[in-house]
Formats: sequence, C-alpha cells, structure tokens
Amino acid sequence: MQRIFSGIQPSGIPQLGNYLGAIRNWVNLQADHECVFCLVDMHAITVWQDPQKLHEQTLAQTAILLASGIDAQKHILFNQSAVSAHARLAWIFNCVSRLGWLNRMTQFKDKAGKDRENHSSGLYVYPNLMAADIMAYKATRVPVGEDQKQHLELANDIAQKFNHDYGVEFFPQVEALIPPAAARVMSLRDGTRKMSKSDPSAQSRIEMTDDADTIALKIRRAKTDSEVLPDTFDALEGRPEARNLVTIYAALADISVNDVLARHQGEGFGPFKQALSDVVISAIDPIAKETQRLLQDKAHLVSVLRSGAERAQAIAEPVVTEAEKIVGFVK
Ligand code: AQP
Repeated sequence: MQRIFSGIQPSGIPQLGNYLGAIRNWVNLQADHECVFCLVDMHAITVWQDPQKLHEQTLAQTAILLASGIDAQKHILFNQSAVSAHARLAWIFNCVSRLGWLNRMTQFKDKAGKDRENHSSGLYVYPNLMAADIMAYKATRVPVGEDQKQHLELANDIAQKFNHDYGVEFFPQVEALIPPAAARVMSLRDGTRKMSKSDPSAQSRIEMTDDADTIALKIRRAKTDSEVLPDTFDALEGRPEARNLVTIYAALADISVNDVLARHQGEGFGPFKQALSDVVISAIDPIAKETQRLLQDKAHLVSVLRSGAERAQAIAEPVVTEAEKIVGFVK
C-alpha cells in the first residue's frame, strides 16, 4: 500500500478551495492508502499568527477534518510541531536546496509581493520544510491542489540532490495527486486570485464552518458579470468569475462543467447563484454542524492529535535518524 503525506496550515478556517483541492481527496484516498495527514503549524508561522488563534484554529481544523470524514484511528492525524523530525530534516534540506531553486517559487513571490525584504526567512525556505514533511515519511504520493505542484517538484529535486551528494538511494521520488475537478478554486471577489483562508476579506471565500445563511449571502454577493450562461465551458473564456462558479458547482455536484451549463444555459446569475447555493449548502452544512459538535470536546481533539503524533513519530524518527547518520552526524 502506498504511503500518502499531506498537510494543511492552521492559518485560518479551511475554505472551499482547501476542501475541493485537498480534504475531499484525502477522504477518498483513505480506502487504499496508508495516510499521514498533518496540520502544518510550523508552516503557518512563516507569516504572523496570533498565538491564541493559532491554537484555536489547530483544534478547529482537527474538528473539520474529522467531520469531513478523516479516520484518525485507521490513519494518522497530527500537528507538525509535535514531531521534531520535521525540523531536523528541514535543516538538512536547507543545506541541500539551492537559493536559485527557491528564487523560482511562485508562491513566495505571490505571498511576499513587492515587500519581499520584510518577510520572514521561514516563508522563503517554506518549500524545504515541505520537502522534509514528505520525505520524513518516505511518502510516495502527495495529494495537493494545483498551487502546490511547483513545491512538489522542488521536493523531488531536493531528494535527488541529497541522494546524489551523499551517494545513496535513500529518499524516493514523489508523485503529486492533483484532483481532476476544481484543482484551483478562485476567490469569490476576484476570479483571478485563488480562494485563500487568510485573504483579508471573508466575503472572498466559503469557510467550512459557515452556516447556510452565510453561504447563501456570500454566493449572492459573489462578483459576476451581466451576461447569461453559455452552453459550453469554452465559451466562458475571459469570464473568470463565471468560470469559477460553474467549476465549484460541477465539483460539488460531481458532474462535468459542460453538464452544469447544459442545465443552466441562458440563465443569468440570479437563478444560477440560487442553484449554486443549494449545492454548496448541501455539501458544507453537515460538515459545519458536525464540526460544532466536535468542538464541544476540546480534550478529545487534543488526544486525537497526541495519539497521531506518537504514531507519526514512530515512522519519521528512524528515517530522519538514518538521514542524519548519512550526513555524518554522530548519533
Ligand atoms: N483555492 C484553492 N483551490 C484548490 N486547492 C487549494 N488549496 C488551497 N487553496 C486552494 C489546497 O489546500 C491544501 C492545503 O493548503 P494550505 O493550508 O497548506 O496552504 P495554502 O495552499 O496556502 O492554502 P490557503 O487557504 O491559501 O492558506 P493561506 O491563506 O494560509 O496561505 C493544499 O493542498 C492546497 O493545494
């Protein structure tokens, strides 16, 4: 059985893009993979996080993952900082990875923007830590949204260079598992920017804890244009907001984008948004309600993470200890 590693940052409440790009895929992959799911709190602090919020968001995210169908007994669910192997391997990878490779990472450029000099060095070396997360488990498959594809290519480059520099065949190559539908969900306010849990505008995203009224309101307010829906997806070229809403509908209703348009062609956005709200609410509302229930028992959520960390540690510790010996550290 192949081992999967995948992570999500507790940098906010997961949004619909995290769900469609990652979480839903994780749930499905549990049937035929050995899964290690990680709340990557060390990645989260690469940008400022209020400590109390980070703590709350980590527990809220645990609840959301369980409510979405992650089986924390059969698989592993834990928070990154609880397993020190991640940080140790990340340091080795900081010394293997090249500055030129990091300079090409588009996520850093997107997040740092023009104010590059004022961002943390952690944000810059984020992809090295991500490579360590995966390689500490010698995972061979990593389910991610399309935005993370470049980081996975870098993880493979780092693994290859480590093996080459030290003359070993130690770290495997990993394969990105990118979902076919809605690999990139865009902001409800700007169809050219990805939906993000840390976007300053809560109106830009559907959060996994939003209730039905909030979801309906956000969709009603979503930016659109004044044209009607055409009969094919290709005809939506140049209409990013419309493409995004149709893509979300298709992904959640589990039908093709052209089937969505076959049902709604000729409609304006008033009726289409109503139909879309129904689809989104029926997918998200049960998860939001179960999340609220799970959040009543925080001690249980902490114990889920603790048990996951013990099992994660049992896999990662021998791998990272061996990597340290390969490097020449006295163990
Ligand atoms: N808009 C998106 N569409 C599809 N997939 C997405 N993912 C994130 N946004 C979208 C996927 O969710 C997984 C976890 O992401 P993350 O929390 O590690 O970081 P991120 O990609 O930076 O997500 P956010 O929501 O944009 O977080 P912030 O705002 O904190 O940076 C990944 O597999 C990602 O591909």
